[in-house]
Amino acid sequence: MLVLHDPTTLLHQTVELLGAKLQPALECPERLQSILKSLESPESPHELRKLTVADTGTDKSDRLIQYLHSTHAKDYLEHLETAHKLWVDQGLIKEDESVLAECFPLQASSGNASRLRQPPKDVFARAGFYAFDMSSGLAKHTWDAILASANLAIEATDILVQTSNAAERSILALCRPPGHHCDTKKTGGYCYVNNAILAVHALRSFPASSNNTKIAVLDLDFHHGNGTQDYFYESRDTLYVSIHGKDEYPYYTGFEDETGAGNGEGFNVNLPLDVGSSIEEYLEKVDVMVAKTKDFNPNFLVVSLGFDTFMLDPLGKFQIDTEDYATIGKRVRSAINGVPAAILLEGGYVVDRLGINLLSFLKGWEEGENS
Ligand code: SP5
Ligand code: ZN
Repeated sequence: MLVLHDPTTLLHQTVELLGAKLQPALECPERLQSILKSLESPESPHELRKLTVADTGTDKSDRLIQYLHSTHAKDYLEHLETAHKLWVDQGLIKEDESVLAECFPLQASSGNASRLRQPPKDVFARAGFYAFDMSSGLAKHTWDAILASANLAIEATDILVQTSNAAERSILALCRPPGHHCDTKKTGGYCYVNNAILAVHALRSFPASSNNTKIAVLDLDFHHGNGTQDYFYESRDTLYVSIHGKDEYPYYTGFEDETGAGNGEGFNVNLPLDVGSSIEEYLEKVDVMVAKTKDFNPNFLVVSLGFDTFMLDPLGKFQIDTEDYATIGKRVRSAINGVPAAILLEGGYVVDRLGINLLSFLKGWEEGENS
């Protein structure tokens, strides 16, 4: 498989509040290093292609900014880009420290509804206005990595729509930071810009795409992709299907009765699965996921791929082992064979197993592709 990587994604490194402790974020550069090591090993049959925002040229970097502005709020993007420098300049943090939320907006009640939409003047308070949890710090290189990560997702879709090479019918973008938790104006769950939303947007914006291009987003991360669900909740051209830990983070979304609204009614499918579930139980959900996707008959797939479903994951609670990823990859791909697919990396926190888990998934996916 063609795998896209941008070394700039390695530069983002921050802290999070986890279990009442402030610690280096589990979403760390070593995750990607583990994956790169496996992809660079002589046994890997995959093509690893390095690219950076700068080498894609001015037209493409302008397009990246334009896509970001059509999917995320302008003031939010400005905050992501400038907050770290502002805090350093004001002497609030040192250069190697992170901006982190501390106070979140209250729920709307009579009288304060319009104020809740205005960013507060206080610098510390602003960090909370643009976040929904404390796991998405802004460090020195975070913005550069956000751009690099988003760009990989867009570049993957570009190749998919332009290629006639069957070997490029599936492309993996090594996105970091991940994207599926953030919405258009709030960071959360290590996410800043929603790469899956951008990939869908890019696929639709391609000149040859028709207005009714159908895109299915399959979310295989252990956590529900609340940001992605929210964005497409009223859309019937984008199907969102997710398998995730029941009653787990992000806690307030991912329920079965969230089926879409308005025109999008029936085009959002949540498949929560009990914590402690085995691979057999997981595969039953995969079968539902692929059946719904086949009924939808998409022109493209966007896969949010997380490895926090792994049995040893500190944030995941399923009983899934390395070889099971080949089964999952094959099960999904053999059922929805031939539909061009952009696969985007989301979570997965057992650093030293990420590379082999990914190789296992890709092996199964490619077997499914050719079956
Ligand atoms: C992209 C992705 O996988 N993001 C997931 C972020 C989840 N972060 C919060 C997990 C909350 C777990 N609380 C455990 C507390 C004591 N260990
Ligand atoms: Zn996750």
